[in-house]
Amino acid sequence: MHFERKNIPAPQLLHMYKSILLPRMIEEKMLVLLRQGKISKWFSGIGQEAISVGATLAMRPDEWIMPLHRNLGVFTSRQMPLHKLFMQWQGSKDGYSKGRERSFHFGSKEHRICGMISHLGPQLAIADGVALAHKLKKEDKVSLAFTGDGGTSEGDFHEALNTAAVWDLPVIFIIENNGYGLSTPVNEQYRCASLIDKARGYGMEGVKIDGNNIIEVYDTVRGVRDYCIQNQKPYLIECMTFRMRGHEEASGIKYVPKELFTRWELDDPIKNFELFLILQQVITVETANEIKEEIKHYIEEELKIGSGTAAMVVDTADEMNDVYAKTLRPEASDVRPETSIVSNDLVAVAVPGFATKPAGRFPSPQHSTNPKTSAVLSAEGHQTSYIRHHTSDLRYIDAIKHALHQSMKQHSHLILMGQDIAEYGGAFKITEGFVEEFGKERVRNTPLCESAIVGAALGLSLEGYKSVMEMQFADFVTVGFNQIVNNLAKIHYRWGQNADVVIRMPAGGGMGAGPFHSQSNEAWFVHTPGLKVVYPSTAEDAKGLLIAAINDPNPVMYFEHKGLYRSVSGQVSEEYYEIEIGKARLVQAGSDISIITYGAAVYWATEYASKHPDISIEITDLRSLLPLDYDAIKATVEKTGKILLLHEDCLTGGIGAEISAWINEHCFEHLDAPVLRCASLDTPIPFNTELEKNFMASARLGETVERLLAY
Ligand SMILES: Cc1ncc(C[n+]2csc(CCOP(=O)(O)OP(=O)(O)O)c2C)c(N)n1
Repeated sequence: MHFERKNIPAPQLLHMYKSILLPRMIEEKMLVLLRQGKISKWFSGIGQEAISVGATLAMRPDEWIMPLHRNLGVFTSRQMPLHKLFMQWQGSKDGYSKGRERSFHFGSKEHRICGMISHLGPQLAIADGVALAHKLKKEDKVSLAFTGDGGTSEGDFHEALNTAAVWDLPVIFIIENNGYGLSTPVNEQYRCASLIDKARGYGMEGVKIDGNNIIEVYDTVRGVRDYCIQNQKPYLIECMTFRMRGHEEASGIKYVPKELFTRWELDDPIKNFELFLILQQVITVETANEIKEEIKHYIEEELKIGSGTAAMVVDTADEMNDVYAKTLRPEASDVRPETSIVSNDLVAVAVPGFATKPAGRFPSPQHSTNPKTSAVLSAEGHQTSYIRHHTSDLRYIDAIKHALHQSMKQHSHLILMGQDIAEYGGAFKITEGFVEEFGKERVRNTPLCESAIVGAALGLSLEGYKSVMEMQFADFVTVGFNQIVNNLAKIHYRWGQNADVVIRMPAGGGMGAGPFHSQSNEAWFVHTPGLKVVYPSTAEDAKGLLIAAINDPNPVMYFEHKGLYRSVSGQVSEEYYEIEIGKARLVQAGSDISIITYGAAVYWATEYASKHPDISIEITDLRSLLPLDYDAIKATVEKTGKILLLHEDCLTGGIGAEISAWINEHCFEHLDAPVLRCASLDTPIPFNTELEKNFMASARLGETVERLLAY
């Protein structure tokens, strides 16, 4: 192996030497502990340390790195306290993830390290988001993400590199090509001669280097970092290396020909570097041994601290509390008695000044007009004053636009992203005019890649930005699903980082749009702790809930029914106001039966009620599906004892099933009849309008009400 000194001064070379020795020696110790059963799992980076260490040393300490499972050298080179790392690896409460995550699946904002999820590829797009933040802030900074050769086959690799190229983002992508993805050799992974060939396809530069040569890695990453900052472009580096142990310690190495180990042993990144430093007279054999003794002592001492932690004391409340980042809310005591925050309203005449307009398929509910006051929020989400509403008549779609517009003014660090949302104004024209007012930097057309954009939104959040991503249709969320349910949703519980992201979901059917432009897929997300899910049915709620979602530091899935966009409208306050997430709305009071519903189905219920004045029907609009307003559910059960759960989503596994189970468990003594569900058919959504009408829950609403009344 050939080293060039590149004018690096001796003290720095010495620092490099200590930095590369540390992860190797820690690993050797870990392998002993593994055999003793003191840690449960270990992914070895032995043989690959020059990449993690060289790259980390080439970055500024305040630049984000997205490491993977073989990058111990990133964590140690960022000087994370070793005893705390030990605690992490032992699953201790005092580790970086409070015992909730595996060895390297954690991050630390303090050290600018973003924790991986098992799926590997999602790390790459997060780096895009961080780099976008740097670009927007005009900072001279880059982000750096790792992938293995196996990971380059994931769609995430393609989406992240393409987006970085199209958006001119200063990201360094490093491939650690160690020849195998678990047991799969690279000739079963890709067909290009070299992975670096892919760079050209994305329109970015790339270079292939010896990943076992720490000076080459360090020098390359340093130069590439300068390039990325100066040219505001991404760069791909392929580091050739070899994994000297199995995929993980339990998996063995049978599938790797023995001669490969013999050949790569000669290229050991530490032994060769050590020899080079001795030849350069930076160290002697004696000093090398002294350094190793020092490190050994350090490891033993840190291990003593790390091993001395108390046994895990399980605290369910603590587990639940950490799922969500705390939301800043006005204190209840701040609320003057004669006024109420819009969000806390749960009275029969809850919606102020609601205009009843002739409205296509979705007639507006009848509400009394009740002018009222509500809380006005400051930039930080604090309530500052109460004012009488100035309202205007807005359609549901305009209310969404209002909320977005006011939020863009309110939060200078709010970024909108989505396909065709800039000049074109979005598929539904909700962001029409925004690019002219807020500029292309904040109103961003995205390439056709949902996964990378959700990942980029998370990266923006790491750097303190808020973002709203528009799914063109809620149906397309499937291709961004992993980032939403595994990264956004779990990150706060896993290592305390919040994901300040709203995903707008134009959902629902009734327009004859067929199986892939009509779905109600909210239940997929309600089943995912860490997300919030809201689904307004009125213009007033659409505005207030979207503002609340944007102010909320957690990931919020904001469902907006396409059928309501232009068919319902109401008096909407011109103020910047929130509807509190997690609060239902009593649409109308009644005493015979209760219909609990949300979204467009609210209008099915109100229409049915208005046509059957002889039945006293209480209707509750859930507005939020996660968290659910159990107080409101309980209140209506106690009042009528006969509950009908109505939703546009399919029957099986829908929200109705969950609420039914909850009522059964908590309100059984108040029931006068079994809880009935009225939902859409358990089929895909058909295109033909007659078939679709039959599919919809509304087709069976009347008969379900009659069944309920018969008890
Ligand atoms: C989406 C996904 N599929 C499969 C796996 C299982 N898995 C974990 S690591 C790995 C191989 C990764 O290979 P590579 O990217 O080359 O990285 P290396 O482990 O060699 O460093 C596989 C298949 C996974 N973690 N995630």
